Amino acid sequence: MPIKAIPLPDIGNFKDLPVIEVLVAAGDTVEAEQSLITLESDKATMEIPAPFAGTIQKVLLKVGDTVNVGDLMVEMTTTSAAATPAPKAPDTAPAAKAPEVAAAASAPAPSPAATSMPTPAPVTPATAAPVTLATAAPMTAPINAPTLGASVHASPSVRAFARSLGVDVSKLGGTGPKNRIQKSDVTAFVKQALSAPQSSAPAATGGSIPPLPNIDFSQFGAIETVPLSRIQKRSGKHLSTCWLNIPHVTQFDETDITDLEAFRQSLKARADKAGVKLTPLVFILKAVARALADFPRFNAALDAHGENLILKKYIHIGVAVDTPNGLVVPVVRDVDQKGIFTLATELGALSVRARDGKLTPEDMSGGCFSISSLGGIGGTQFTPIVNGPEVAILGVSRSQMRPVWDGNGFIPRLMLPLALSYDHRVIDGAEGARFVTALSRSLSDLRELIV
Ligand code: CAO
Repeated sequence: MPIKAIPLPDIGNFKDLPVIEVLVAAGDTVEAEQSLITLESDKATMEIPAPFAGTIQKVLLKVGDTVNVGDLMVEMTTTSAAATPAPKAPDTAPAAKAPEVAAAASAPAPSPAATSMPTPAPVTPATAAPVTLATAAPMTAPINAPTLGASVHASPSVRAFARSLGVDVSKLGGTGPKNRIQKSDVTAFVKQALSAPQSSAPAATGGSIPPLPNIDFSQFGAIETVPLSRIQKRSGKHLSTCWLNIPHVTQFDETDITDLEAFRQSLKARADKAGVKLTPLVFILKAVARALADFPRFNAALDAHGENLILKKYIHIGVAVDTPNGLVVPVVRDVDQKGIFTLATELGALSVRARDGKLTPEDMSGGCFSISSLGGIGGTQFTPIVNGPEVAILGVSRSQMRPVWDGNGFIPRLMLPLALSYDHRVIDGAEGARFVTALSRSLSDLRELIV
């Protein structure tokens, strides 16, 4: 099989370009158009491709050499019939793809000095250049522009290598000549990233989130370090995951629960007799169940790929319970099918088990929607975090007697603040407002629940 010397093809009006990378070695098999060397001009780096498929026999350049059009780069044998040049190519070479091959066939036997020796005749005319840049960056455009910043120097192959590993070369320091980024800089960066301590943010979305600064607070005054409880660590991780993954919107409202409260008070004796605590939350559970039935997208979850919505045909509602060890969310099942005394009994039992640390995993699974009520404590509003993969959560604050304009004058009404946070990928703003409005209507007039 004939050995061909491959000269540097016409790459435009450049002289004495330094070789910054030699991408092949003797014995390598290369495809046509596979890069052989990388050159660098003032403005760009470019890879020079093999004119045909074959095997490298000898590399005639080394990093640091300077080259000009026609200088020999490598010797190679070809396996491709298409690459076989016409016998008289050097003298009659047409100005197209063939010339480089023809040049190879007729090039003189290379010598170590070949890199600085202009090759005689078989140089492709300037107009025949395109093939030489098939895999290289356009010479006229700075290779770093527009996204990477003008100061980044890296060859296309190093950039491709970095890209394949998800590394942004603009974040690297180069150890090569003129601070050029080498392949070894990319691997060193990846090694360091892998061995660095993980931030507390979840891997799925938090890889690029910078950690909070680690400060020694004792320099400012006395401190005490208290370990987080097991529940706090787990719920903290879950809350971070939800916060980072779910685009939240919170819709606020205030609903008039004056009549609800009167009804609740009227049931108090019966509730006491039954041994249950009938708080506003029980009525809210019932009204939310109705709203979930009327707005099925709120009773749903996105599938793992975020491409389908899984609509649930059951209504299980989680209720956030504050315990000495942290926040837990036991689930009240089939809320739509139960009366308020049953719901009050179940909620009471779940709260006791939660505070005693006796909830089972089953008690805390299967929720469709969550309610976080701080009404027993106080506050006017807060923005709850969606308990993913659920798509919405209702925050309830403490009701207050307020003067409300009824068209003729101000009248005292008991107003309950509501805050609905939802996953904006699933629920749009209008739907969020409709859900809250419907919920508010039911709470203001419980007869709505039987309509
Ligand atoms: N407005 C005014 N008063 C309210 C109210 C509201 N929205 N909600 C409850 N109350 C009253 C109750 O009626 C009760 O008063 P009475 O004893 O006079 O009837 C009192 O506040 C205490 O209620 P409660 O908190 O014991 O009962 P609940 O059914 O409202 O709540 C539970 C039960 C388990 C949800 C609650 O005890 C709890 O743990 N809340 C905290 C939840 C939490 O931490 N959420 C934050 C999550 S995000 O970090």
